[in-house]
Amino acid sequence: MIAILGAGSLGQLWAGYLPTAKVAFVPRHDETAVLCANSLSYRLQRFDGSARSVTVPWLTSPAGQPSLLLVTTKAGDTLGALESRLPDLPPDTPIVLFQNGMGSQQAVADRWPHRPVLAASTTEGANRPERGQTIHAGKGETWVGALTDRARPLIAPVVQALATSGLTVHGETNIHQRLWDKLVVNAGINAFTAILGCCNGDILDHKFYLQHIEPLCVEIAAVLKAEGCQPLAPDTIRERIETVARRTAKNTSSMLSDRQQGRTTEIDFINGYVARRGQALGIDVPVNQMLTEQVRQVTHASVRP
Ligand code: NAD
Ligand code: KPL
Repeated sequence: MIAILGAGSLGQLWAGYLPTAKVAFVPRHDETAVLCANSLSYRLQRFDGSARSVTVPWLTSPAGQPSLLLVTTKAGDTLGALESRLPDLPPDTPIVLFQNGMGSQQAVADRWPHRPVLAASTTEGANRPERGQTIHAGKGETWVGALTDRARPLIAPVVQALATSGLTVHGETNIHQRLWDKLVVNAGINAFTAILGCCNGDILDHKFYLQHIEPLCVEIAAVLKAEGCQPLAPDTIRERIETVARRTAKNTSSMLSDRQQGRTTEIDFINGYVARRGQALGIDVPVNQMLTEQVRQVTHASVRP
């Protein structure tokens, strides 16, 4: 059985595509005793337009030990969620982290270096426009790679287990590079959309974006190089950012959506992560710092009553 910690948009997407009899959601630690139903039901609109009702049991009994744990909490919740849940899990159960950005995955691998910890980078897109409804809004692909030594031989079986969903899943030998590749694009789109309050394509003509994108790409290129990643010229980084912004022009980014719903954003794991790595490596990162600060400010403003 595959257990999923984080019964939100991405968790419901995987639960809805994986064979139904083989998945369960792990409740929050503080919810275990107070769940009023023993399953979660919702309607999943698949990418091909078809819709199906999905019912996923909550994993309340330690007897139902999973063969695999997918972690689909937000980056900022992940370490805490695992701190309270991992004591119940056998030490050899593979754990797959689906968080965007970077920093949360490393924190988990550092905290449990002897467990098989893997990271997934996915371009699948899911959202929940209303309670009880989950939409598979973007068909993408998922790459899975090892973060700890014990996870290395498990990449292939984990890919095989996830592929039973029918979604496209690949093994990845350099998951850090894959996570950085996605982070670079998110670092050039998400904060701008959240600050400007516009969809992805609309940042491209905005004065604030045009003023900061070039120095932002210079900062990211310097950090990538110092991190030992595949070096990218600032112009190439900008091209990647703008290709995705055009391809997803009408999208509300995850960060703007978090801002609109008064939720904590993942800025600390995107531009905030680049800023922290830059500072640690002696690289000036004023634009990443400014974007991180501005997102924190507007997010704070959006949750005020
Ligand atoms: P979400 O907010 O819809 O879901 C997160 C879920 O985690 C929520 O249901 C929340 O209640 C639950 N949660 C929070 N703390 C918990 C805890 N301590 N224990 C158990 N559950 C807890 O977010 P999402 O859109 O599903 O995104 C999850 C992660 O996946 C993020 O890092 C996001 O960047 C990444 N991601 C999402 C998508 C997508 O399309 N939604 C795509 C790629 C990556
Ligand atoms: O990953 C995304 C996000 O919103 O987090 C992009 C690529 C910007 C698409 O909206």
